[in-house]
Amino acid sequence: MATAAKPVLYNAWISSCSHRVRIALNLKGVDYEYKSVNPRTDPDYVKINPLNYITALQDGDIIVSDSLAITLYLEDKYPKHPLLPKDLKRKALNLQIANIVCSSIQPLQAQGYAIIGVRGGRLSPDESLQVIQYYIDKGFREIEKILEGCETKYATGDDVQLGDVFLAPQIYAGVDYEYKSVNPRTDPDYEKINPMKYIPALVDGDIVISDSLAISLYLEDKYPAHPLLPKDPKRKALNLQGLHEGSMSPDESLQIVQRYTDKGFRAIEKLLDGCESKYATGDDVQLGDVFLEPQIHAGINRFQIDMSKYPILGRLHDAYMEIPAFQAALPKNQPDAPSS
Ligand SMILES: N[C@@H](CCC(=O)N[C@@H](CS)C(=O)NCC(=O)O)C(=O)O
Repeated sequence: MATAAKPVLYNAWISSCSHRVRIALNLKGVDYEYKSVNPRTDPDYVKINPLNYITALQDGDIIVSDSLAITLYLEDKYPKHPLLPKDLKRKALNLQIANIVCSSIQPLQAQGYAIIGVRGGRLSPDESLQVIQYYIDKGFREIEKILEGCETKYATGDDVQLGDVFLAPQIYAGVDYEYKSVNPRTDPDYEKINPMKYIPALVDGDIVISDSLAISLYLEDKYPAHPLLPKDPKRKALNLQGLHEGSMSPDESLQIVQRYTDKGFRAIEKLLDGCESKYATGDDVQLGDVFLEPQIHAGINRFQIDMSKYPILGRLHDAYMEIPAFQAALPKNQPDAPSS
């Protein structure tokens, strides 16, 4: 009897997105093939995930990318160790945690070093680290609030659930540090930490380092996750030169938004290649449509995206605009929208 082929996970050891899926696969006892990929150097990977991000799962003729989509796919396919509790409140908590990590921390934190690549060194390592830490701290504080009073072993109970699967890699990726607010002018003891009396300073065991660049380079050596300096000497030098360079102009920010929107829209166009149905995946409105329309709307109305480059998305947008529920949800139709 022929045995079904194992699912293949395209991933990378360091990637927190891959890490989440590996936890889910392991909990569910799925025997899978580990395929290490680097989207930047593997030209064929884009055929698996048109967005060229890791991670993606190939299960027979089904290919799913995006860690949340993959985890929900696994949840449906492999009933062992359910990751979403039946209880609605706990289920909602799990979905919130997963999505905060997936949408409100990781992609924003990734900006911290993506900008280095895009701008060829406009952010210094120190500034990048600050961007990363800002978004991790913001997300973690939100999750702390959501879990206030939590006394269970894991986030939402005494068994590991979806929230834990998404939390653990994010905690692993972030450097857990104690935040100590100081005012060098009024804090007499601070001089013992940094005789120059400048902030910041980092105390790590018996190592005390002051100067933000020195601290960043120390962190770069000690924590290999998310390297902030490229290996290539020229790009590395550019990054180091970029120190203290100013922030981006609105024009430059718009270019970055357009670049990522274009990347995403081109990938979705490829995913929907040959789509002749009324909506994205059939003749009834589904989850994909609910997520697509706001992005297309923002692209057209806020970020000057030329939709003629994406014929399928353009056609879907026209179809969405005929649906009263979509019309009613448009930003301009909301009570707090400014009157034009
Ligand atoms: N929402 C996606 C995000 C995917 C993503 O950002 N993947 C990162 C690794 S964790 C990546 O591919 N980075 C490589 C690059 O930007 O070239 C998911 O959860 O899978």
